[in-house]
Amino acid sequence: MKKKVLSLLLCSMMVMGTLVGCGSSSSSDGGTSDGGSDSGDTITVGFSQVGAESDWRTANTASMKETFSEDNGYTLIFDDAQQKQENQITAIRNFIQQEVDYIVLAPVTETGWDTVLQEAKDAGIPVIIVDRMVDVSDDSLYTAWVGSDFRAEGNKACEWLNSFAEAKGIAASDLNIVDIQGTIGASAQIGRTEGLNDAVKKYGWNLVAQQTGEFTQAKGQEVMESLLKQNDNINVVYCENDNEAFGAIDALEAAGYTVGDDIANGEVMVMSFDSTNAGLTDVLSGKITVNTECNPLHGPRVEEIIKKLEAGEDVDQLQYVDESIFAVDDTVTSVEAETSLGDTSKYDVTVVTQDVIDGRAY
Ligand code: GYE
Repeated sequence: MKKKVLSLLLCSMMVMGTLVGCGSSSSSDGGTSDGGSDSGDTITVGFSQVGAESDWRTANTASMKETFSEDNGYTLIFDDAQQKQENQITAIRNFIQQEVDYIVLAPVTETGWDTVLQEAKDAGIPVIIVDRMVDVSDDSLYTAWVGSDFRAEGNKACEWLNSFAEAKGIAASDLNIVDIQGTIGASAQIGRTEGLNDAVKKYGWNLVAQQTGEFTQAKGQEVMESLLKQNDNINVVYCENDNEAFGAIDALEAAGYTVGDDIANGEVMVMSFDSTNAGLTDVLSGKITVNTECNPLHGPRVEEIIKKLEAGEDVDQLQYVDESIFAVDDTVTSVEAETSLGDTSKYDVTVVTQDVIDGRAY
């Protein structure tokens, strides 16, 4: 394989005997079961996954495992970092030692990758970033990124809220919003939080509190419980993923609130991101009012990049996935929102029905 050859060339260019790992004979000493990158037609992929914090993540892991299966010609070395960057750095170093053909990284946060990605580059192993982005000083440290436009997601959700409030005759200053943020420093958090912060300024909404729920149901519930103890005027909960929304809904209901879109009559509106099956089921029942899609099915997208690289073709370095927005009803039929690329796109709002949920893969 090209990268293998490149890697060996780089190794042979190093001063003899100084580079531990380059000389090791095969991936068989690195724990892979079937010889990995040494077998002629098998491509070895080391995938460092963030963790298993959400339904989105579960769907993402399943997509990667289904795609990079032995039947499809791959040896996948999967590492679950349990939401810790240091575990991801260790995993990447192990992949380098194992001389994988490709490193795929779903980074927990954006910063802190320069050193280890330089090590991968020095070893001649292409790195593909998936889902969240990395913020590195040298863009040549990764070959390609594929994921969502998180900033556009935040903008879409907020444009929806603004149009909804206008349609219902709710004054901007009467929207008392709490933001249960994702993992701080993750692109998904940064984009969704920035979208809200900008809309708060633009429309004059009241941002009551902003606190991380770490993209988990348990933390989402805990944060909502504490916010309800400190504030009695909350009427919109902006949850940065579905699992936080599930936790927030539990906390709201346990505290005696009714979740729903009838803000004028005391209901608390829950907004969410991801649009997983469970998230859309809560839209169907009215517990979540609006859910902005974030597509986790990246396995085939990463594979397409690898296939192109194998064929010696160029790949676009940044690849954004198209995404939609779902709501409980058609109060707002479409939104116009700015993307990260600076253009404005129109997105039709899909009203959730059981057929919509049944027709989706995650
Ligand atoms: O929204 C959340 C997950 O990075 C897009 O991570 C991903 C986010 C997703 O934990 O549910």
